[in-house]
Amino acid sequence: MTDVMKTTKKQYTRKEFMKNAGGAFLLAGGTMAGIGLPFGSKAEALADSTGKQHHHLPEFQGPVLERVAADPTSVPAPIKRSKPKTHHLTLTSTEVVGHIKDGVDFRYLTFEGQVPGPLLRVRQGDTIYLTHKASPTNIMVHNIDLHAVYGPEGGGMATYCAPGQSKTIKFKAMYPGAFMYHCAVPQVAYHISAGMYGMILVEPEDGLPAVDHEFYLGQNEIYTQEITANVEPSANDLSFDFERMMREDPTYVLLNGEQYALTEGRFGAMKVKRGETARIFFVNGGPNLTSSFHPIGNVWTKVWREGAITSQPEQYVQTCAIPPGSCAILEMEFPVPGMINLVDHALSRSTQKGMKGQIMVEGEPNLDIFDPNPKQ
Ligand SMILES: [Cu+2]
Repeated sequence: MTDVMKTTKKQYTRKEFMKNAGGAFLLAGGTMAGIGLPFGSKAEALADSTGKQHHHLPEFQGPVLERVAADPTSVPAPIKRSKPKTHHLTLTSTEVVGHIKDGVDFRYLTFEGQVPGPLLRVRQGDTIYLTHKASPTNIMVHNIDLHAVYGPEGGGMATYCAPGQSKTIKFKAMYPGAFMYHCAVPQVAYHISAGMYGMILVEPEDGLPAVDHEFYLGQNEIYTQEITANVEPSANDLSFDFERMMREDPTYVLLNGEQYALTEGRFGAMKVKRGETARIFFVNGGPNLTSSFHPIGNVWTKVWREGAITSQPEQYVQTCAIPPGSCAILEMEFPVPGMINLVDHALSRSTQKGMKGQIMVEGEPNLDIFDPNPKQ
C-alpha cells in the first residue's frame, strides 16, 4: 500500500464501474448506430437498451503486459525526402493489464499496448491511409481523432470500431507540427486517462534541424480506486474512479504511462553524452492537467510551444506549460555530465504521484561551467 493509495478509503464496486462505463457503451452504441455500424456483441453484453446492468459481465481476455511505458527512443527516423509519399499505417486499440508500479495493476486502454501510443512521423503533403484495428479481446468501442486532420472529429467518426472491427481513413497532412491523436468515444476523458493518446509529427517540407538524439515522451494522469493495489487481472475493470476524474484529483501523474518508468529505478534513464544535443517530442494527453515541464539542472534551449514547428522557437525556457490536448517540441544541450530529472514543476505530481523521467549525461566534468567543489 502506498502513500497515495492510503488516502482513498472507498471501495469501488463493479456495479458503480458499470454504471459509469456503461454510459460509454450506450452512447457509443447510439453514435455507431447513427452512422450505420454494427454494434459489437461483447459491448452489448455490458448494458441493454434501458441502461439496466447485466449480471454476467465479460471477463477480461486481453494480454497482461510487463511494460506499457513507450520506449522513449522508439522514434521514426527524420525524413529526408523532398517529395510527398503515401503511407499505409495501422494503429491497433488494445485493452491490456499493466503495472502502474510494482504491485499495482491497472486496466490500460492503449494503442499498440503502449503509453503513449506510437509516434507517427510523416511530411507535410503526404497522404496517409490510416487503419484503426480493434483487438478482438477488447470489450469497449474505440476510435482515433487526430489533430493533424481536416475532417469531422479528426477522423473519429469514421474510425469507430467495436471489438474485432477494422476501419480505414485517408487524409492528407496539410499543415506541419506535432499533434496529439487520441481515442474520442463519448467517455473520451476516461479513455485518454487510461492511455489512449499519442503523437503524429508532420514534418515541414524543409525537415527539422539535425540533433544527436530524439526522444518521445507523453504525460497523462490516472484516477484510480484503492482496489487497484494487488488486484487480479480479472478484477481490473473495477479500478477507474470517475468521481476523482470529475474532481480532477488524480491518483497518479505519469510520464510514459507508469510511475517513474524512465528512471534508473525502473526501466532506465535515457542516455546522452556530454556535448550532444537532443530533441524531445512531448504530448500531454491529460485529460485534465497542464504540465509544467522542467529539466532539473538544465534548460530548454529551444521550445516550439504547441508543437508549432514553423514558428520561431522560444529560447532558454525554464519551464514549459503544455496543456492537455497539445504537444511541445523541446531541445536541449548537455555541456556538463550528470543526471537530469525531467519533472512536472507542479512538484507533488513528481515527488508523490509518479511524473518523473531521467536523462543521464555521460562524460568528463566540465569544471569551467560547473564545479561542485571549487578551489577558493
Ligand atoms: Cu477508446
